Amino acid sequence: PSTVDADAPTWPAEFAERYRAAGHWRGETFGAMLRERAAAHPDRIAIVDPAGGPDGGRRAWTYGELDRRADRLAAGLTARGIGRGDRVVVQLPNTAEFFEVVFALFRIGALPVFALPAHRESEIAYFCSFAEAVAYVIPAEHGGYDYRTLAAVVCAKAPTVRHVLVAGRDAGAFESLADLPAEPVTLSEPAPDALAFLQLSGGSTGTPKLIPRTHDDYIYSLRGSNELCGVTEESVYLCVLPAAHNFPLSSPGTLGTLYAGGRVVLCPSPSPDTAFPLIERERVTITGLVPPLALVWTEAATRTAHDLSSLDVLLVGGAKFSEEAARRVAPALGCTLQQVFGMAEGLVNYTRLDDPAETIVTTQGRPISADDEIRIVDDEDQDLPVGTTGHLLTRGPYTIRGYWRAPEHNRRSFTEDGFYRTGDLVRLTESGHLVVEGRAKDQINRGGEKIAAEEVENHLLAHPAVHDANVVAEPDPYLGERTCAYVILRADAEPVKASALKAFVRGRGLAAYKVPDRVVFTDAFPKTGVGKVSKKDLRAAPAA
Ligand code: J2J
Repeated sequence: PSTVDADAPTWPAEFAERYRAAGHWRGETFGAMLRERAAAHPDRIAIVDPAGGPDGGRRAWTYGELDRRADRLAAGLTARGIGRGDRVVVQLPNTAEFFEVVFALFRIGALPVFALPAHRESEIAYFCSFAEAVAYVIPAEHGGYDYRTLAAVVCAKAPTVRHVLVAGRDAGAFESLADLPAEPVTLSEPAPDALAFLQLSGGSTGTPKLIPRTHDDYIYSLRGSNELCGVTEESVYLCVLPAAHNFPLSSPGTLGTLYAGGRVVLCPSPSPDTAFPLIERERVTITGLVPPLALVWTEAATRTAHDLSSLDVLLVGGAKFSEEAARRVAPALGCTLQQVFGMAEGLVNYTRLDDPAETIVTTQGRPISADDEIRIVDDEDQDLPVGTTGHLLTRGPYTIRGYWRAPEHNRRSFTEDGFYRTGDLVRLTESGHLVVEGRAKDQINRGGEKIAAEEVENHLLAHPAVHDANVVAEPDPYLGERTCAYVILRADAEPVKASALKAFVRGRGLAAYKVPDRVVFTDAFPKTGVGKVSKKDLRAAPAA
């Protein structure tokens, strides 16, 4: 039986012992990891923030400086009463402060909750309330948006939030990180099997779930990723996707690169106009992209004047990468393509750098660890023969055994013996590689951005004229999938336009990528044999 602590189920003792004996869990923590790297090579560059300097110019922090800054900020946060186990919602863009804040929290043993810059009051107020966050960390402004205004709304809705901390100057009514007290404090290192942070799930229900990751398990996934992606202290990783997302954080991502003693370069925008000059100037060796961006980069690379020859590896994942697009990557960018099929809950699969070219373009890789257990099953949880497409279940040394404070949901999302139900439909090739064939979960994968249908449906249902709503994916040539909302209006309601309904959803304060791309009015939804709405038939509905 698994040890179930109050907040999250963890691995049963016999599994924990096995993972330790195998050398997967080594008792390392993030705080100590940075301390060790800083002691070993204080003057090596850890983080380059191309626009983070006082005049908007390049800023580079060495390992020594990142370590000192994390200590100083940990002291300041401690002075504000933030302590071990406290939750802190962190919503920072790709700037050096992201790492300063996250490592300061790791040192304290407080848990960052990784929000994305695109989230708005609907998501942030929920994270703060559900996690009972004591603090919320924001930029003053980013991408033309004022996060201080958002913070004011969030504070009114989430009374546990005692501190809003602003990275940079112009904190307005709140406090700037730079103004926190700096008197040193002595902190003891958290236990390696303690939670390090809460990651967000892509979600398939009305409210996103929080994913509890430990130092031991996450650091193992970093070490495994580094080995498979060839990340060493010579590597320069360009962080293009939002830093808080699990892919750029850990596959092998910024944290993997810091673990290896390499250099992280933060990309302020994913466009080739920003990224290509940075690759040339900083001699970037590895980066990760979602498929729509990989398409744009591949296209742009064929006519760029920038020297991209330092790039060795391009990871592509987060959504299915089409075989045709995959074939174009290596010739256009002059690097090795590495497909990655991962999830914030744990399991990450990579094609190997030395896999045959056909395997790299036609599969989504295989698990990091020999101790990742994979089952492919039918609707009744019966194992299917190799080669048959079915539901992917997984269990292993860095896959969670349950979401944070969600016992009821956990009974559905995990089998009794602890396998996570990924919601992905996959098949296994003879070579042991996985091919993602589809999805059983009620989610839209909009170019790597995950949207829980139910969450958007709830926003639509809040409109007084809406009787019922169903949100499904429809094909999009660039994004792979986009969202389509099928809506039944109340018989007695004033007619509403699709554009007005979209504006209504946007006005509810949620991430822009969740606003339905298309709204279709209908009189009835197709039903299954037992009378439930058939999303499968809705998806197949002729484009109205
Ligand atoms: C098809 N679907 C994929 C792929 C993820 C590395 C890479 C990605 C994520 C991630 C991550 C896919 N082909 N190559 O955390 O560390 C879909 C699946 C999966 C879900 C997880 C990482 N790569 N997916 O995307 O938690 O449906 O993590 O279950 O955001 O994305 O989403 P997320």
